[in-house]
Amino acid sequence: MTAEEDVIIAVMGPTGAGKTTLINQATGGELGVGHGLQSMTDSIQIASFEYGGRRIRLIDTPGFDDTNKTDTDILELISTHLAAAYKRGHRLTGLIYLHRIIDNRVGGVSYKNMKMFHKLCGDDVLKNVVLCTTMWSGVPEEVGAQREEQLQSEFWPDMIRKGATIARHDGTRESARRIVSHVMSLGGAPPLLIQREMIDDGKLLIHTTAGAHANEELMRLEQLYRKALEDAQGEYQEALAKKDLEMRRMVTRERESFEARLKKAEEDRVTLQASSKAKIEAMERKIRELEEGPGYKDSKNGSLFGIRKKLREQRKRKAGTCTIA
Ligand SMILES: Nc1nc2c(ncn2[C@@H]2O[C@H](COP(=O)(O)OP(=O)(O)OP(=O)(O)O)[C@@H](O)[C@H]2O)c(=O)[nH]1
Ligand SMILES: [Mg+2]
Repeated sequence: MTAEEDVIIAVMGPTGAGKTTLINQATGGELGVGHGLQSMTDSIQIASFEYGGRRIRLIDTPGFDDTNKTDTDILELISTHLAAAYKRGHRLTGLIYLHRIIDNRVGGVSYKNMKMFHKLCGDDVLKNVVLCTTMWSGVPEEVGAQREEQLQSEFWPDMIRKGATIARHDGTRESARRIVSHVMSLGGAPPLLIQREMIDDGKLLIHTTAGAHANEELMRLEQLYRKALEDAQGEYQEALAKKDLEMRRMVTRERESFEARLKKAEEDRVTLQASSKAKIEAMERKIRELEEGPGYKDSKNGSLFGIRKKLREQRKRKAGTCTIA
């Protein structure tokens, strides 16, 4: 079976939504699952298994608002991978977007992830998207059903109208595989918007729909930080006038914190404006090396693929496990 014939499904959603857990349940694999407040998956990993006579590859992605990486880092990582895979001829079968039903309100992080997801996908691919809620064991059924209703009517109506379907994951292996089967039944997906924009149209990340959205958000933050710095400057002068040493120390710490955040936001905007060409080519090379390496096409159930680990293992003359980027 060639890589082109493989079923490839990307799993996305906020950190802690249960992406890696669902993938492990489906594949029987052992990708690292988070148990603290820290984000767990900060790279792209691929786990694969045989199902219904086909090789299924599930792509595990980090969520936006990761504790270790900025949103720009995550966007760059995901878009580079998607673009390089598209250039290599890998077509996604579909995408699973996860959301925790235990969350009693859709907060900023969840909303940001949903928005980014839609902007990365575009509209054409939505018929191959499953919006899936997780952690149903953590809420009474009727409470979960109410929240699901609210997601459908307030947060997902646009995606649903354009073809996305809804699913519940009950945390079992059967449920994980049922969701995978459902994605497979939807037929192959057209390219994602980010893939068309970056590869077919040769756009810089900042000029893509998702990149432009990220840029706007960074500009908004920069404005906030500049205003905070102005205020801090006023407070500093006040502290000087009052000869209040403690206040001066406090304001200085505050100022340093805002300066650092402003600097990071400015750097992130430079990242968005940079050409991704070299990075996409590097990622493409990694993907090719992985495909040509031992064990890629005939890996056992639950095996995990990621480029770095894979290359390490190849050096050790072993097939099996790795992490992309
Ligand atoms: N009760 C319950 N807990 C779950 C379920 N799925 C995941 N969890 C737990 O939720 C936590 C986060 O799960 P992960 O699979 O690491 O979430 P993730 O989306 O991969 O998170 P990141 O890698 O940080 O983006 C872990 O403690 C899991 O054990 C579920 O269906 N039910
Ligand atoms: Mg994870």
